[in-house]
Amino acid sequence: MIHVSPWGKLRFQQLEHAPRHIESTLSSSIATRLMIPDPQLQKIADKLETGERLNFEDGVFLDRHANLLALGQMAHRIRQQRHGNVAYYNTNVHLNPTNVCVYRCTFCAFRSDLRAEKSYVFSDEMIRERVLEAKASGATEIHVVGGLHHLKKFDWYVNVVRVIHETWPEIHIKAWTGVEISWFAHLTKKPYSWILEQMKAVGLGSLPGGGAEIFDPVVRARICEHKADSQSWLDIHRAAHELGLRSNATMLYGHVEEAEHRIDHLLKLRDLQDETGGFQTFIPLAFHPENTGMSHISKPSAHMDLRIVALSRLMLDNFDHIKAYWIMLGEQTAQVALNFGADDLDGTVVHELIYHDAGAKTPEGLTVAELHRLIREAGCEPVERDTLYRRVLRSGATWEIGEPVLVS
Ligand code: V47
Repeated sequence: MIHVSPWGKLRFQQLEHAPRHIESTLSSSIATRLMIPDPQLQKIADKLETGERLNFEDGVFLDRHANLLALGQMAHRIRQQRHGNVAYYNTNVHLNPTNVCVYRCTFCAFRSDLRAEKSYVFSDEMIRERVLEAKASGATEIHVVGGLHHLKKFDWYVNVVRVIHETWPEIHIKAWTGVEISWFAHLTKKPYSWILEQMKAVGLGSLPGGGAEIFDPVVRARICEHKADSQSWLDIHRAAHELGLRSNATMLYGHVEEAEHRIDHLLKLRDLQDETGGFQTFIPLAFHPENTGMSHISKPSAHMDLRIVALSRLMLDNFDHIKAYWIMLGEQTAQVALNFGADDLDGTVVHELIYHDAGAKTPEGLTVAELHRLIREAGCEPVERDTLYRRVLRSGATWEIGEPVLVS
């Protein structure tokens, strides 16, 4: 049975902050004329203009051949139609409760063997301390992902969420990727819906988008053998959406995958979104090679990063948001991405470890003032959102949740 969630029919509503010229863009019937003329690209631009969906062949063509500026022009137009010149950010902290992991994904620099010197496990006291620090800094979200510890039972992971929630019930807990939920199902021999219900009962608010990597089984076998396969990842997100939990989706690019794998990945996400409407935002993740099993591969260029952001905006016509995750893109490229299809920068991101262990040179957290500067310089208006894309009405470290920025 296909379950249609209450979010299935989200519509664009004119934003308070959208500039006046957006209205004329929306009602304009003049087809986009590309800055770089190309007949094949113009056909795709015409499809976008009439609201026709791009197919697999269009995607592969764009990925392989489209000029970067033409891609950006098309993606930016769609981003402007949906969000005006608004760019979203949030105030969040990360918590990676353990780095010990049974898996050995070749792209991961964060994981540790059980008895290695770098291994760690957070105690309840350390979790409470992190939550109280988040509270003092005015964070609205805690993002929780970690390793799959050889010796920890399902109850240990439930306890992480419970301790956070009991310490400060107001903070939104975005926790556990599809891969972790799959591991919990393996540990308990229970269905995904049962796992998610247990987590929801102790305070889980939504799922982050990690663990998707690249869905293609051949690529997956090369970069994260034995980990949850694409069908499990998609089934888990479907189960979450059916329980009323929103989630995000990611794609790890710039390693051994090709254009076909990226487009196949995006279309699988688009299909699930057609079915449930439960995804909020898509986050393309650039591979960081340092300290990983693929350290011989170069980090993706800014050119590739911007192409993938734009391509994602064009292919994922049923996703409201495309996030330029500044931690991995770098502040400069993330800022430019706001003009190449992205409408969100993620957040202040205090205590991020996964990318920094893999050589990210970005700072360990940005202030709100710095996020505002980046957004304004890109010609956009910063809007603080919570995890569920509702406006945050803030006075220093205290805040209230306002209206959704996009309403049905
Ligand atoms: O699944 C791990 C990626 C993901 C590396 O939902 C790496 O809002 C690049 O899910 N180079 C976890 N990528 C991070 C994640 C996330 C991040 C930001 C926002 C959200 C959200 C979710 O990080 C993993 C994997 O794809 N990753 N190691 C690396 N060396």
